[in-house]
Amino acid sequence: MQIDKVIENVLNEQIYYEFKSAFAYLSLATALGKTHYAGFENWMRKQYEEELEHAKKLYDYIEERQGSVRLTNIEIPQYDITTPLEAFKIAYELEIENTKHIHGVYALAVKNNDYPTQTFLHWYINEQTEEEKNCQDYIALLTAAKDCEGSLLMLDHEAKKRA
Ligand code: OFO
Repeated sequence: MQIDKVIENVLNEQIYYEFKSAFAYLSLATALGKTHYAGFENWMRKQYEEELEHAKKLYDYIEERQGSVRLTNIEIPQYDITTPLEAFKIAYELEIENTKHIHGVYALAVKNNDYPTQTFLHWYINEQTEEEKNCQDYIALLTAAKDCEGSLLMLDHEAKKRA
C-alpha cells in the first residue's frame, strides 16, 4: 500500500535528523583528530558511517512504499572540544534528540494505522536505546578516568578497535 503523505513527510524529516547526527559525529571526529585521542576519533567516524546507513535505510523504505524522498540542507556544526568526555556528552544529547523524533514518527504511524511503518521503526527504536547506552557508558568511564591520562589512553586504545 502506498505510503500516506503525512508519514512520508515525517520519514523525510527523519532522514534529515539521521544526516544531522551523521555530520555532527563527523565534526566530533575532526575535533578529536586535533587531539592525541585517535581511538575516539575513529569511534566517532564509525558512528558517522552508521548514521549514514540509518538515513539510507529510511530512503529505501520510502521508495519501497512508493513515496518520494526529499533531501534538505544540513548545517554542519563545529565543536570546540578538547576531550573525549566533552564529545560523548554532546553525542548523548544528540541521541536523546533523535530518539524523541523517532518516537514522534512512531506515534504518528500508530495514529495512522500504518502497520508496516511501525514494524520498520522497531529497529530504530532499539538502535536508539543501544546508542544512548553506549554514550552513557563512555561518559561514566571517561568521568572516572578523567584525572588519569594512563586510563584515558587505555580507553582510547579500546575505542580504536571499533570496526
Ligand atoms: Fe541514527 O542512530 Fe543515533 O542518532
